[in-house]
Amino acid sequence: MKVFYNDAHAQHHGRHEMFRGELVPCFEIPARAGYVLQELRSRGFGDIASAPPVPRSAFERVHAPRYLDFLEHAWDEWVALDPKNAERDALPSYWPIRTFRSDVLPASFPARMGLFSFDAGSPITAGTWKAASQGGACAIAGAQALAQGGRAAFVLSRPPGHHAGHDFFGGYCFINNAAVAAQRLRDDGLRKVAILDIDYHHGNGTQAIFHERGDVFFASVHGDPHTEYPYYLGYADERGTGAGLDCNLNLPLPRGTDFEHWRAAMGQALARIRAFGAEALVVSLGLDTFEADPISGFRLRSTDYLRVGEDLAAAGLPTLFVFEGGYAVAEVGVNAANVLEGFAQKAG
Ligand code: OKP
Ligand code: ZN
Repeated sequence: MKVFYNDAHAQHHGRHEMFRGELVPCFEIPARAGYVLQELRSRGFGDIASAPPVPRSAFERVHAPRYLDFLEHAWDEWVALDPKNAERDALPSYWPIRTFRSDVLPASFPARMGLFSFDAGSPITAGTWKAASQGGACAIAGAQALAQGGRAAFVLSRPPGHHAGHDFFGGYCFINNAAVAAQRLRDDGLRKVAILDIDYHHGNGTQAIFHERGDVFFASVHGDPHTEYPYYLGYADERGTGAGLDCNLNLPLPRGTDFEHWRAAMGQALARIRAFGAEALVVSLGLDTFEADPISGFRLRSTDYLRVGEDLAAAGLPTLFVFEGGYAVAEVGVNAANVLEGFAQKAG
């Protein structure tokens, strides 16, 4: 299996995120990708390469130009506010919630920071644009590997992407890698593409990007947003709108769900993807469904991930895996590699 490794990922290294009124160390750290890379190498797994940079137009297929402009220059603007800012991460403090305007682009950098985000847990650092845009380039390379007839590929990148929307960041995500890849598969001529999001957290950004579209099916198995982040999207009654009606499937599960019940939900999602007639599958691969994940609540064990890979292979579609969450850092490599190994063994 081809692996597209984002060799710029470590340039995004947030120090702190806001959590319950205080700044706490980030959960989404460079070591996460390091453990996955190390595990793939030690199993002799895959053909690991970096990806060529892509023009920004590749991201404009799913992201707003004014959002990309903001993101590309955010760090420089942050430091221009006060040279001492170079020593701290940029986090938003103001948001244009209901009744405020979002059509006007304020001159104030902190005001634009809030316009383009939805939480205070996703710091922008000096290398965020470099890391996130190179992650997007890996997603494009992964999509091209599939469009050229590959059975499967893995985008090994961070920061993750599935919470990032058309014009906002949040949930540690800046460029929506899965959405960029799905769109590239469409642009390369596939008629119908499905995205299956198995991260613990609902992929609100991906869902929103494709909500009105009938050509990209979005399915997600995740912690019930009544109690779990991102709280404001991911409910079972969100079915898509317009041409996208019934091209969106949310399967929220209660905190504490074990593998047997989780696996049945993933099976339901795969059945709907098959009925949709998808020609390729993009998997938002979060490993934060693991029992020891520090910020999540499902109960999957390391060996369960082999079965996850097998079930995904049995769907029989060209499959692009895109790395998302997973914060039990020491185990995330084994868990990710188990999915890919289970897939590769079943796919033959
Ligand atoms: C990103 B991904 C932790 C609170 C939760 C946001 C979680 C983002 C998860 N202190 N903060 O879906 O894995
Ligand atoms: Zn997650």
